[in-house]
Amino acid sequence: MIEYRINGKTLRIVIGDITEQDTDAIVNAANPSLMGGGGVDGAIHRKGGPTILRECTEIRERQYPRGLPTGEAVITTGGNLKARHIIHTVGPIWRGGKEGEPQLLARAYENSLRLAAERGLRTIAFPAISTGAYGYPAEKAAGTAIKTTATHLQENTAIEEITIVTYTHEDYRTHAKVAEETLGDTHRH
Ligand code: AR6
Repeated sequence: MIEYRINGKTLRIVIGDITEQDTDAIVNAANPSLMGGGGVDGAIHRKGGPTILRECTEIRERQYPRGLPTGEAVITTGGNLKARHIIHTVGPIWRGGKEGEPQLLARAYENSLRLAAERGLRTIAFPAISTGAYGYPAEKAAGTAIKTTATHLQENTAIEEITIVTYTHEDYRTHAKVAEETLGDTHRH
């Protein structure tokens, strides 16, 4: 585990399973349908139970009949998970990097953080959005994840602790390297 202190708050990088995080919110790497899928999305719905899908269905009907646009975020309860809430966001599909992918990925992180902060949530855990089925190169995505989360912690919002949950040792090492390049040793704990 690596921890950075930023503006009196914590940015942490761990290896683990997003569905096991005991935080106010975990973020789901969803798709526009909000009806589940593989990877993180599949694991969250499988372990979290049917309440989450019911809430997603209501959100679709009420707010997003045509699906959740890439970069946007919505919130449900955590169902049977330890996390109290789930923030569902849609990262971009990697198409070579010239179709606005970096901006869309940044928006997925920013909108998730903003929504959590608006609800007064203090702790939030992210998976490496877009780096699985959506094919976003791990190192580039890690740069965006670390920059957007660190920038949010510089602001004065409710969020006090952000955890980036990597799934493999390789992804952990990539995030650790990018964090050191981006944030330096100064804030490291
Ligand atoms: N905990 C933490 N990280 C995980 C876990 C887990 N339990 N499982 C996988 N990862 P992905 P995407 C890592 O594919 O690329 C779904 O079908 C994984 O190794 O879950 O945004 C949705 O419905 C990878 O590094 O999300 C969408 O259709 C990262 O989480 C689509 O996939 C993200 O992989 C979204 O694709």
